[in-house]
Amino acid sequence: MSAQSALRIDGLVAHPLELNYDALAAMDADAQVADVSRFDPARKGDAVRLSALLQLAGVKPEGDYLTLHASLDDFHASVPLAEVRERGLLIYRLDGEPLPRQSGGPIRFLIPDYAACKTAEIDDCANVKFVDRIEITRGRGQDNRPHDEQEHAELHRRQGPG
Ligand SMILES: Nc1nc2c(c(=O)[nH]1)N[C@H]1C(S)=C(S)[C@@H](COP(=O)(O)O)O[C@H]1N2
Ligand SMILES: [Mo]
Repeated sequence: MSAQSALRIDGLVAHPLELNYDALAAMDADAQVADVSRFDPARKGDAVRLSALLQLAGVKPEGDYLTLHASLDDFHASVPLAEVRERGLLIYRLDGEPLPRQSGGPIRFLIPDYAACKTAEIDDCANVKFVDRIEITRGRGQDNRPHDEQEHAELHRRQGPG
């Protein structure tokens, strides 16, 4: 995937956006979060705050779910907006380069304090890798996170270790 793969933000927003690596890197210092391994030793890289992206896009009042799409592997997760709006992060950079594919790049969602898989709406499964679209919806949007242990095990087998 090229360094300039874009992240689209659309759905119930006033200003749909498309941001590439340069645009993310150029966001204000307030929007930037260096070294996410501080929150989760299993993840690495630098991020921008979801709240900063949503501020640019202007979420419409009726939007109450955030749906993360990864078209690369057709994975989708939809979570209540209020629970992730202030703490959600988009990891986009590692060592001054776009986040590599093996880390879930070029863009990976991270909720710093997620629950164990399948214990809550905000679980590790919602830490979507290869995110290329964030859609604001009214009510739950597309979500194909695994429902049970077997589906989960199968997904992880397809994904390889990690
Ligand atoms: N695009 C995409 N993101 C994904 C997944 C996936 O299959 N595709 N799996 C999810 C699940 S079920 C989990 S538990 C975590 C695993 O992250 P890891 O592979 O970095 O440990 O990624 C989540 N993000
Ligand atoms: Mo998961």
